[in-house]
Amino acid sequence: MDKKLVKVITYGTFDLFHQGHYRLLQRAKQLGDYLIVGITTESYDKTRGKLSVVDSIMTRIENVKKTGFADEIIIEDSPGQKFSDVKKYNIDIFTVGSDWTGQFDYLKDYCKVVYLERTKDISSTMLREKKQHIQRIGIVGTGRIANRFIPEAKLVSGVTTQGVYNPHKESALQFAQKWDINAYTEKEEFYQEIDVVYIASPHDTHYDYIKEALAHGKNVICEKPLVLKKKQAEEVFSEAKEKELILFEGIKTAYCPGFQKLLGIACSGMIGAVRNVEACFTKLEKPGSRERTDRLYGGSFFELGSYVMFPILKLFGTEYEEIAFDTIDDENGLDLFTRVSLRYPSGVATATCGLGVKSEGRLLISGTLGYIVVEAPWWKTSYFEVHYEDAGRIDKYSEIFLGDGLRYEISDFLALLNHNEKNAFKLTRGDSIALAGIMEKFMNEKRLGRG
Ligand code: C2G
Repeated sequence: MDKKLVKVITYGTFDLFHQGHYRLLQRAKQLGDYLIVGITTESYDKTRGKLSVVDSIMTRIENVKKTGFADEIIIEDSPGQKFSDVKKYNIDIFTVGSDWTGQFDYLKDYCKVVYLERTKDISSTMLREKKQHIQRIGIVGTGRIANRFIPEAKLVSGVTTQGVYNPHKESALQFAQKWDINAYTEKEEFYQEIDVVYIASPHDTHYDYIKEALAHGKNVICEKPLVLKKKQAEEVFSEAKEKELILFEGIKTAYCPGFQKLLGIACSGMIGAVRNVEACFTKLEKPGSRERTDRLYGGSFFELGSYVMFPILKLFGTEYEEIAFDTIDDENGLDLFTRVSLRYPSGVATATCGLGVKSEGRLLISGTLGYIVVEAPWWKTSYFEVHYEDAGRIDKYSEIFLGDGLRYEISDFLALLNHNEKNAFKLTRGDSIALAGIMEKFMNEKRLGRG
């Protein structure tokens, strides 16, 4: 009589293939006669928060193949897939390591679920950390964004937040105590103990801090707006290039997976040729806030302009033909609301932002065949729709966006640092220089120009 073939399935990323993976596959194979191994795609790993996978999917497949344990290899690309695979492949046993104990019990109605004991003292994370020096980040500034940065950086393997610098001792100490990191008030000591500087200080201090960090041989992540003058942007980028250091502007939208998906669709021709972009971001701030009282560097455009200009530069480029600013000013001369109108050879664009006027913050991209619409908070893109002439047809897209989203930015920075240039297109030097140029124009026309 024919004995029924016992089919086993297991899944994993199998990054930097190690003994723990080998032993898992060996024991999985021993559970039955036929072993199917599901290997995760990069995009699936991103959605489940694994942001630092080193090996390509081809390498990871090769490594599993080499063990000789897998009778069949499949690709795992979505969270619901295990459930359908078990039925599709007629699986008898589902197995994974004991770090997942209990999490796949929902499959018990369909097959046996076995958690194999995880091999101790070895993991891909440990190997990644050994392979690459852990980048020690030093933060400059102790404001809101610096507070958001730390928990996000904890989720990216390969970096650690070493400490914070603030010339005001009290602020530095308070912040350091809150996050259990070092406080520095002496610059030289700060620079000696870090590899990367994250600049989250007021806008007008960015230029000096960037120059100083580069002079100390440090790579830099700088909050937007990088600097407020085109020449300064060109200068700091050329200094970074000369020293072979990375200078990276932190506009988190640029690195969020949903925004990348949206750009892909906008540029694919699905909505025809892009002819109009409208981006709006408003955030009400109290009259006494720094954003509404800093006479030189406050106001809505310096605060939010990078976000609203960014999709326009990505879709139409940096070579606009005309640019005009319209503002509604507060009594102190700071812009409560700003509208920027741009004309390009192939279309028009409007960027709107406000600190004292609330508006419907959305992003609209109109093309010759249809339009893309993303409601607020589009700058943390997680859902958008594509509409066409036929009002009955709407294509809906969702993408993961976890936490404050800075993890995507930090992980892309790390990829650049590890000489993996594949993400450099998301926010280029050219984009950052153009943004600085637009900030400068705004300053000249709306601040200085007023006399
Ligand atoms: N593993 C192990 N011992 C280690 C490390 C890993 O037994 N020291 C096991 C894991 O438990 C898992 C397999 O090796 O069963 C692959 O591990 P990873 O590559 O880390 O993949 P993982 O994120 O656990 O993916 O859909 C994906 C799966 O749910 C599991």
